[in-house]
Amino acid sequence: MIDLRSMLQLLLVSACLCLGSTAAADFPTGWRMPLAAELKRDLFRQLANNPYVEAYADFNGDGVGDAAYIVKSVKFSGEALVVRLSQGASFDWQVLHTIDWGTDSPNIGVSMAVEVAAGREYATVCAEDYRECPIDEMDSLVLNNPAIAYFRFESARSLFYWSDQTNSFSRAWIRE
Ligand SMILES: [Ca+2]
Repeated sequence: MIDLRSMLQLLLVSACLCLGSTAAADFPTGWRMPLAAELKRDLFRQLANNPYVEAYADFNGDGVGDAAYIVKSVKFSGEALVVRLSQGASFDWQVLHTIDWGTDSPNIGVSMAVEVAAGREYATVCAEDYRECPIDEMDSLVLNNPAIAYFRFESARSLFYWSDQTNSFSRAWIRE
């Protein structure tokens, strides 16, 4: 007789295996999905019961769904935020941010997290302290599309949001 907890664990493992096998095949060369063992090192992911390594929304507002992932490098000790972005009828991979821990730190798990930021307006850190603020950044950010929230738990949170003017992602640090 299988109890509820075992059943939930089984479903979770199945979901992770499915996710890993389907997504990994599509990743750009040099990147892979984080392993379950790498994600387990972070208490916040366990407590939230969420690996925070994928986010799905239409980030560039063209009516086609996109996907953002936290991925691990297969070439160096590091990780990245990558996005599979719709471009007309096809998709492009973009590497939005990379962390390289160096050869002295070969066993780092996964430091960053990702989720969809679906809000319409966010106050940036510029509203709180202009000294932390790039000269061309605004006090508030009004978004037309969902953004990619990229963060480390209990630390600063930034958004990658699509700009129709530059036809690319911009980054802003926001207040919690
Ligand atoms: Ca899209």
